[in-house]
Amino acid sequence: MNKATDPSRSDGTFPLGNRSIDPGAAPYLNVSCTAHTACWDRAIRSVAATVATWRRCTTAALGLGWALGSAAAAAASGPASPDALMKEPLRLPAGYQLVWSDEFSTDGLPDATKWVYDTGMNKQGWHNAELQYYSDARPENSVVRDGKLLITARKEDLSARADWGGQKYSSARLITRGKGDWTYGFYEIRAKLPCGLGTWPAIWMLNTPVEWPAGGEIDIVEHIGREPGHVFSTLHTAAGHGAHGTGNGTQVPDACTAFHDYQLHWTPDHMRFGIDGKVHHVYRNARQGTAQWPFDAPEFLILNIAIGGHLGGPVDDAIFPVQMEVDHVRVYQAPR
Ligand SMILES: [Ca+2]
Repeated sequence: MNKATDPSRSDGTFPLGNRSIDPGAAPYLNVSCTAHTACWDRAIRSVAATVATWRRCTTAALGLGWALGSAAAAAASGPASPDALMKEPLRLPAGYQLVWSDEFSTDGLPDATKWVYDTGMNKQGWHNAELQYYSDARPENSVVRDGKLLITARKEDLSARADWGGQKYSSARLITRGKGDWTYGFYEIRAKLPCGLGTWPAIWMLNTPVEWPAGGEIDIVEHIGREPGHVFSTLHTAAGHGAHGTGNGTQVPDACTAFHDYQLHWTPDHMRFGIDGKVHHVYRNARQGTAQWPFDAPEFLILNIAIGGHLGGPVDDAIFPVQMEVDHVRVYQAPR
């Protein structure tokens, strides 16, 4: 979203938590065969995730073992070429397990064991000259109802609040910082985005210490009201951030009237961004260092609607209230 939470609030008290290594990123299959010895690798024949669990060698199976090994390694590390990474449908990888989710099945305020209200910059104003005030535990701005999280932006005056910074609009920014963060994995957020001139909804991630841009920002999906139906995904790093972030978008004409699955598959090798299984952006680890790829450390999730600002642009006051509906947030990872 080209904006970080206030780095001054990085107090180091948040646990890293839930780190895991994605075996899908490396050709971890290493069948060691010697001359006159062949390998019969039952794990290869079953699933790549269980490779190396058991093997038995016979002379006759030597060639077959290596062939299957190569195929399993290729399948585990994903398609090799950028073109293939774009074309390969984006789906939950085999063997991945659900490690965190919110189905929003309990009406009321968002689950406090999973979500935190990020309100830290209300007084001084948020990044990018945005115009919203983010409220805390206020159903008018964030509530769970009928199986969905509803984040609502409104035109209203909350000047009675101690941290009010002169904003004319209210909204909510929910984060999992301190409750959940992850390195690698498959992320799926099913949502219906708000529209209207001046809206800027985002579903995104920031590195847990919030070292921006060095720590890296992953924008799974964003949309701005002045470009209806254009949804986009962006990476911000030390090598490229702000207007120089790396991303791509696609047209989803009914993004504001229908639910879609916004997806990210993050491995040590690459990130693939997709909608309903179709990839629109791939970002690869170029092995050039952390300036280009800081993404080997935990990031937490953020759901918000910003109003106006450098990217949101002019605001049409007639649009309010506007709402982002989130049906579920699911995080899957490869077994450790
Ligand atoms: Ca739901």
